[in-house]
Amino acid sequence: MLNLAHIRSQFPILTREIHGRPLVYLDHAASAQKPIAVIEAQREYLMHHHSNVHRGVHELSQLATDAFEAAREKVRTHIGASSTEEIIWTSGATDAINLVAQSWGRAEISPGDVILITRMEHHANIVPWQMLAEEKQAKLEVVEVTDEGVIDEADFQEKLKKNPKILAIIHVSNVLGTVNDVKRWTKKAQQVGARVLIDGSQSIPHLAVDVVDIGCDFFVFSGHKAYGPTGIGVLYGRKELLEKMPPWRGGGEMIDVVDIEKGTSYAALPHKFEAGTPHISGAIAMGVALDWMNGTGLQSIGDHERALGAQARHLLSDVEGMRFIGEAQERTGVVSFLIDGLHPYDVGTLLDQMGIAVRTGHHCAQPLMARFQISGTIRASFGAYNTMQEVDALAAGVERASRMLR
Ligand code: C6P
Repeated sequence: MLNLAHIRSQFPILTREIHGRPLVYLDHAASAQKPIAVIEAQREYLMHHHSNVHRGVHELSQLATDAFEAAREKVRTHIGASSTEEIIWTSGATDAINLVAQSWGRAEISPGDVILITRMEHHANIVPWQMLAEEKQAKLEVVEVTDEGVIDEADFQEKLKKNPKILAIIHVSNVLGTVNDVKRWTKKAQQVGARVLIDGSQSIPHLAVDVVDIGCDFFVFSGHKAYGPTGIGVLYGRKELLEKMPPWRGGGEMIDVVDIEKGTSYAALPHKFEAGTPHISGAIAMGVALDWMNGTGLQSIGDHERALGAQARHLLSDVEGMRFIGEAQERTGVVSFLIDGLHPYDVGTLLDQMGIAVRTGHHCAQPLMARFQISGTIRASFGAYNTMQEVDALAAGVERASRMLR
């Protein structure tokens, strides 16, 4: 059980008001609020320890480098990777997927090759592959999603017969909350020779992840959805693959020797993929965010959010014309819904006037919206700090908004 009063006291933003009403923040899936430990870690670093990393022999540079590399080690242990050489800092999940598409993809994808994604991907796990497919005259194939919002097993088997070179798949849907059995899909895809990239943006904040147990080749996520800062994220890649992949961005930090005449040789992993000055304070604070999640208890966080989601669905189902999108057995707490005859934006705007922050729209998953023949949903998503009282406020707010709009 989470101690909610204690947890909430660690999130300064939760005491503020919006339009004169107490903030009810139900948009964790877009970005998590930050505990004091994370805010302070960045402040402390910038106040007392800031310098560039891997650059100088002076004391501050050493301190900054040690803290930066210690954060990498925290990420490694958190996701069960074998070595810090397999942990690349990126600016976020989007950046990490683009890195794989541009480095691995440009080297490995040839005309006619198949790249396999699913209908429930976020645009971040669609567009980089579309761009690659266009450049390489490869084919983008899509595994369909059932009415319940789960991956269509039969279609998946069919698409595997096309021998894809890579499967890029979302771990937890940001719209449906569906938790995909990525270990099983990884095994099946690898049996036909595919590499597997998992978009863990919505799993890392809610579930324990072990990349070795899953067996995937790449795993990506952003720090800001997991209580960390914006502008920092991670690419995990199996060392054997990363070693063969060419660098993507060139510049300082990622080189061994630069010679105008003879050309440039590159740094060893993980630095080969980290051109330029990184987001040092972000990486350090992200390490602290992982500590915070582990200290709070990932299992308890996940259980709490699922209970909030279940209660939200229970209360919201009393609202006339309610339709939920996403009925998978295995789900996180996120709740996506529509109300017959009402536009999600109108409902979202009225909720905002009541101090309730939800996300409305296509959630950067337009192909999934097209699958359900809708333009968007209203989405409530939860974090460790949300309460049952906030769920009550949501249900009452939606009821009121729908009465006002009818
Ligand atoms: N989803 C949401 O409200 P970045 O922007 O790189 O930090 O994360 C992109 C991303 C990738 N994959 C998934 C599954 C995601 O949910 C997101 C971000 C937010 O659902 C903003 S669109």
